[in-house]
Amino acid sequence: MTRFLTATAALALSAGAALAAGHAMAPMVEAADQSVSGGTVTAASVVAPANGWMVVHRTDADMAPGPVVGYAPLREGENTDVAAILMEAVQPGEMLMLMVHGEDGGTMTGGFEYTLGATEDGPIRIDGNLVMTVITAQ
Ligand SMILES: [Cu+2]
Repeated sequence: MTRFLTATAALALSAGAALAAGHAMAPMVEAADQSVSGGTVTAASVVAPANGWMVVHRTDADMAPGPVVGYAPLREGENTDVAAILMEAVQPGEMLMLMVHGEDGGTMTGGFEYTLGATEDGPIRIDGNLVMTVITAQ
């Protein structure tokens, strides 16, 4: 689908710490509707403000993030062809939300510690908004 952040939001970020680090690209997730019958879901491009995670939530037409069904590590900056292994089967027509999470909090670096609603390795927010896109499994 499309980039989540609007140009306005990206401009509002320009004074923020993420860009002060020298990475001019605004955080975003870019992914298309796709078959997930192979057991993975892939984002063509993810920009992360710091090392973290691309988290795959179930979602539906209400667009609220639901249970986590996969995750993949992200490096600070641009990541291309990011694939997460799905922890349970996702059927055609079901919707998935691919979201950028951080690596803050919790007890270990490099281990994914988030569970729904937790703050450990929780979602990043830019200008109050989650950084995510929603796809439909084909
Ligand atoms: Cu999330």
